[in-house]
Amino acid sequence: MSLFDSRALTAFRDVVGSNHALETDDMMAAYTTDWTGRFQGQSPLVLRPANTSEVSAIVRIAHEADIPLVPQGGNTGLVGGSVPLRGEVVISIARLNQIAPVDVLAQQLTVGAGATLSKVQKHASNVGLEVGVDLAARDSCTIGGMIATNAGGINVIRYGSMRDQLLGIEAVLADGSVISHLEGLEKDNTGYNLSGLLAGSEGTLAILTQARIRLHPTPGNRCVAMVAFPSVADAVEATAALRRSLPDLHAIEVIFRNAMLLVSDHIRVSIPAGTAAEAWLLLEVAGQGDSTESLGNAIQGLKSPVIDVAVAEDTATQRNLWEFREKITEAIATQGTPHKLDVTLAASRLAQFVEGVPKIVSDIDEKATTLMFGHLGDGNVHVNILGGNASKVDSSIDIAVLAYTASLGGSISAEHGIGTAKRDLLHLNRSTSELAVFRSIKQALDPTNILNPNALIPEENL
Ligand code: FAD
Ligand code: 2HG
Ligand code: ZN
Repeated sequence: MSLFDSRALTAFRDVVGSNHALETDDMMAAYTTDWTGRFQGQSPLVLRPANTSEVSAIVRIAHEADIPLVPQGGNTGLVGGSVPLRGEVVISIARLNQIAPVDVLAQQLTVGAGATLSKVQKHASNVGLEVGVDLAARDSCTIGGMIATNAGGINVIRYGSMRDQLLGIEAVLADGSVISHLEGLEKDNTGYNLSGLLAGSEGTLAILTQARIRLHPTPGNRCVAMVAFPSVADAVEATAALRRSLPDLHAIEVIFRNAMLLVSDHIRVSIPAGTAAEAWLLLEVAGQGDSTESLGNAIQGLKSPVIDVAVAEDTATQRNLWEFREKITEAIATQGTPHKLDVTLAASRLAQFVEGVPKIVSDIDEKATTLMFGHLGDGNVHVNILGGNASKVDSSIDIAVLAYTASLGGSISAEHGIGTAKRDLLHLNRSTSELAVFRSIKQALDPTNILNPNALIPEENL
């Protein structure tokens, strides 16, 4: 039985039609629990609008009846921001998945916020272009969710994160009105950059319905290599050197020992290079020149000690090497419900951080396991904690690791966002004055706090 005005719930159903207003626990299950299984909520209703007008009508009703909404795309977010933890109505944007023809002259695309990344990638690749952001959840995550979280992924060192791909957005504001700026002009200094503001706003300021994104020419020749190092510090040193010597560097990812052992077991393939290593870099070079030669020369020129190297020139072997990196999240999920911490450190602090975290975790819970991997070119480490006594709700390990991150000058959210998981720790990175600005922006755009009210912005007394 919902606490909300039953006339408003009926009005919601009338907007989307009964086939797209889901009400049974069975039908809503995929929308009320997050990808990790750690965040489980409940909702009176999941609404699946077909277009911007239906989104607008829903938000207008919610605004008038004071009903909180949680916008949802592919529900692959990892910080509990996409699920209704306090009984909110879910508004799924997945059906707004239309993709316009690529504007080849401008190298741009207008796309519905519900289109999945892999569909957009395929569409762009038909005309020799690629999307600047790529990540392993590509078959499920949506363009709207990626903008709302300012997703990063594996190519940030080359193209930047999702905010950097944006030329404009269409969005529904908290009173149901629609803003639209989709002309795609590369130079457009006509006041506040609203696309930039909505990128990373995690559904708290508006609901994204369309976006105009930049595309990039698909680089011709690719080479992938896995390089094994005896220590974390050696991998960090090598990362800096490779970034300097390889202008066509497309990705520079890292897998630390525990994560490598687990993923190798999960995919049932032995470690391709240096079984005794502490850290493996996965490198991709993509450009017009001879990528194999430039990558080979750069690895040979490294001053850091290298244990072993595996090189992949053809697409199938490259995919096999990438499996070691891309299957880690799935491998961890087979072991239980992880606590996921996604942090960035300055290059000078990375080795200290990676070596310090396991002790911080084991001091709190000696049975817990720490697994680390990430996007080393950006200083982004994914810390996953499994097992031990850590229950789904106990956050003591999260707090300790994130406080350690902040004490080293790092960010407690590199790319996944704050969601509900980290909002009470936002003060570790953001001053009281900054949080006051956040609240002013929220108050201006969503004065009655109906858009994802429990995500991102800390409660007033924190
Ligand atoms: P959801 O999970 O549905 O929502 C995420 C947030 O955005 C929520 O706060 C939600 O309210 C809001 N939101 C969603 N749609 C809209 C909309 N239309 N308007 C307004 N707000 C909206 N993330 C990375 O950054 N880099 C990675 O490399 C990466 N790899 C991943 C790999 C795996 C296997 C998995 C499971 C996740 C990974 N993620 C990664 C996390 C996740 O995929 C991204 O955060 C992604 O951007 C979320 O998109 P989504 O459509 O699933 O959004
Ligand atoms: C990745 O880079 C994702 O693979 C997921 O951001 C990270 O599972 C995680 O912790
Ligand atoms: Zn990541």
